Amino acid sequence: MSHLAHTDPAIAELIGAELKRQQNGLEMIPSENFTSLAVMEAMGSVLTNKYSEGYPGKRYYGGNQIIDQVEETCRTRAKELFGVAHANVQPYSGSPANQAVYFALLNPGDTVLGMELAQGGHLTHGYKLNFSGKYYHSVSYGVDRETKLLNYDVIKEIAKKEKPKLIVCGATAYPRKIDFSEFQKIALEVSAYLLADISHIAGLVIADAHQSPVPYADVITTTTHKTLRGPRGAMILLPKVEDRLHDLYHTTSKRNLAELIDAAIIPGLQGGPHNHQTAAIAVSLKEAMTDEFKVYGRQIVANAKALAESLAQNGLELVTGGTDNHLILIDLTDAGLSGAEAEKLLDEVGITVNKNMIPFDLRKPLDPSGIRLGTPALTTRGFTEDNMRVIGKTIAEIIKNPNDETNKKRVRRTVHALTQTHPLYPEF
Ligand code: DSN
Repeated sequence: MSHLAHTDPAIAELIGAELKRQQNGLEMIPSENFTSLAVMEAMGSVLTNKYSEGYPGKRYYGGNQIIDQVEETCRTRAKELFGVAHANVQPYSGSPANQAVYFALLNPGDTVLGMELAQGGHLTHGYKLNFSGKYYHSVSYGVDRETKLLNYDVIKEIAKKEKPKLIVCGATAYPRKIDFSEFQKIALEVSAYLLADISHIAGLVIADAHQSPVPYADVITTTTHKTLRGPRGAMILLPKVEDRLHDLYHTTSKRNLAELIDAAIIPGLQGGPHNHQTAAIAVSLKEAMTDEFKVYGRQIVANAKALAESLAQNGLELVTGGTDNHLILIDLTDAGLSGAEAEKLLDEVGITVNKNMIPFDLRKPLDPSGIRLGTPALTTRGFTEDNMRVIGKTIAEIIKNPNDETNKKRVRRTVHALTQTHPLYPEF
């Protein structure tokens, strides 16, 4: 990055420092990953220079012959990879993607049923301080108090009582599989649209390591930078273009679902698409079409299971007792320290996780009772089950001995050895 170093040494130095942090630490935040250099080259390309409001073949700016091909390539790959009828690849990120779905299908004040943030949902699934809770009538479901699992009978009862126009399924801190077919049954029974937000598990869906929502949901949103391992960004996918609830909810509009979604992105919410981002998403989708990616997606889950087993064997309590996907939620209630303390402690030894609410948490979001960790990024570095067992034991030792400086030194050496044997971006 010689030009950057010359023009802005301060920022160049910070980027260099962040590269070192990523290379020398164990990145275990389940929503983070490491893109390929090919993705980053597309992201840092001249495509950032171009305005292209509109869609391929229908732009408000000249000079878009090449950009049209970039976006069309990305859309075509998204449709092929997920097996859907329509893809909008312009959302700037996950929250704008969900916002666009609400904008397309709902009117202000309409009822939305989503998973409560504090129980594993997302801000945009109806949190009271988010647009989704302020402009819409938001009602929520959570997990069962005993099992900490989704209880579809209870969700159905809530849906029958509240009669939502949109049901949102998908989570950011739920370590088990989501049954989209059960959600579909509920949505059909109450005449609601079903939005599946698969941001966390998109890569697992591609790898057949999680049920696909395609046969069940009306609309699917996903970010592109988590298990899918692309650049930051998002997509809205439609299994079918026809709007099955058109007659019920859109009597004055003749537009199908694809037209409603596309119009919600522009002119509804966004201006010019980020073409460098679209190109980088296209590259990551090409990577996700390979057999190697399928192996990768399954290894994420195998690694998470090995890590969960090790954490539990070494005395830590896991919400639901383990995991079926890429993430694990540790309940620290009996460990004698808070989520914020555990996050800081692990940071000190080069292990990055994030503090997180656990279901029915009595503590507050900035200092909750849990930490959330996952395996997508380490799996990209080539870590396997044996490494996970070592890491699980190491994390447990740190949490159980927060003041043991000798142990911390030893763990730093373990982290160093693991990162050296699994190099990240060795080209730099
Ligand atoms: N911020 C993301 C996560 O970490 O799960 C969700 O958008």
